[in-house]
Amino acid sequence: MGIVSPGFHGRRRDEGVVLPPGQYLTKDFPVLSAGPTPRVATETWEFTITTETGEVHEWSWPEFLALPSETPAVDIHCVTKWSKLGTHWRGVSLDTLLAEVDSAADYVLAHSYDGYTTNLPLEDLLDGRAWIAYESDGDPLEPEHGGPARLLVPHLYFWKSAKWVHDLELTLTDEPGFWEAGGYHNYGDPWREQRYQGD
Ligand SMILES: Nc1nc2c(c(=O)[nH]1)N[C@H]1C(S)=C(S)[C@@H](COP(=O)(O)O)O[C@H]1N2
Ligand SMILES: [Mo]
Repeated sequence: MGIVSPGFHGRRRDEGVVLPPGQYLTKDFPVLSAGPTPRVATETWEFTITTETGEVHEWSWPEFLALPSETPAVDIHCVTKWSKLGTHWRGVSLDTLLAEVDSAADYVLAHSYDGYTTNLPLEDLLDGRAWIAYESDGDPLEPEHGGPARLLVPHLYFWKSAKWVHDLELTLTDEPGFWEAGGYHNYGDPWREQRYQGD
């Protein structure tokens, strides 16, 4: 008999799932923030999308809640190697938010209330792949997890899902965000294990 790795067997077969390379399953929901949790009141909350020509689209909290919402159930993958399957959210699709936005931009720099930024191609926010989420498991999104609202882009490593998101800046050129400027991969596809620059 050959050598059997219990870790490999347990993760891959007992759960009946295949995870992106190097990831393990977790049942709890770890909190990962670069700094302290900003307390953002919904009374003053605003979300904006700014185009490359300077056109500003803005939503207050009541305006945002009045938009049609979706309830995606998605797998999330953190670059620190935990993955969580079938997480439940409510949010507004970026397809909905970008429908009225006229832009020739190819890139997005997301800015958060804590000063965090992350960049991604605009097309990765389209076609039912990204939301501004404001509920998790049926409850208002907790401040630690990015409440009142966070970006949710589950097909990329979770650092791209900016918590406490405040605005999306649409740009013609790609500008690295906080972790991307610090050596993380510019795109961050977990299935291609794009953790760091050069991966
Ligand atoms: N604004 C902001 N968004 C952020 C972060 C952050 O520090 N600030 N951390 C990122 C990282 S590295 C991860 S893994 C996820 C963690 O989300 P969670 O704390 O809800 O698990 O949020 C991402 N979004
Ligand atoms: Mo992360």
